[in-house]
Amino acid sequence: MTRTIVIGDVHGCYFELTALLDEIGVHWDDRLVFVGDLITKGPANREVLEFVRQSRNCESVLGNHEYLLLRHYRGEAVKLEPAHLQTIAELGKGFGDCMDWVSCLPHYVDLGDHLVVHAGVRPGCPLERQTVEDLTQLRTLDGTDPGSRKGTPWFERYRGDKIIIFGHWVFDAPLLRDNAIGIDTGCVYGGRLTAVVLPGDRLVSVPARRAYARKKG
Ligand SMILES: [Mn+2]
Repeated sequence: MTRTIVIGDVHGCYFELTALLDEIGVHWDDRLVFVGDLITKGPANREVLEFVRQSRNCESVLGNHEYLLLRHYRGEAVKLEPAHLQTIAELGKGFGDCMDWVSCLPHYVDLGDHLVVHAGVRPGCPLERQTVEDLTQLRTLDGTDPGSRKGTPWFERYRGDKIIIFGHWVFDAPLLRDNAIGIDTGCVYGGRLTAVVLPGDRLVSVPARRAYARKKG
């Protein structure tokens, strides 16, 4: 049976990605969907991008870090952190080509019963009216800044039919609710890289070899 495997924020952790795919026993006809933030902060951004771009069964939604790099590439005055400059340097001459690829990434992938987004969905708002900031940065609902951590998490108010599978928000263990599954378990910070295997919502994870970045806040 064809499976769909949704994979949390990789952030350049190529070693852990291959360990996770081994652990799952990924087959050529499995469909792999990444929640975005494939790159930045980790040790092997180029390898992760090459893997996702070259594998026919891989696709990814846009993460906030790809989006920030894309805006920089387009000439917008965004504030880059050292991790972004490092990724740009690592990708070198291939950076532009990577950003052309990133510019084509979908903001969500609809799997029928499940919907994959990077960060979240604004409750009560139709999918076509969700902004790119909502889908790539949303955490809580009360602030004006979509990336704010103060107030009510979006998934506490979300009542939609589809189960949202998301990354972005780092949890010690996967967040499991009736209609939302959070799978960023902070691999790049020394946590774990987690996937959901569909059908069945089975969670599989592998530990990070080490911490590659320090978590903010
Ligand atoms: Mn992330």
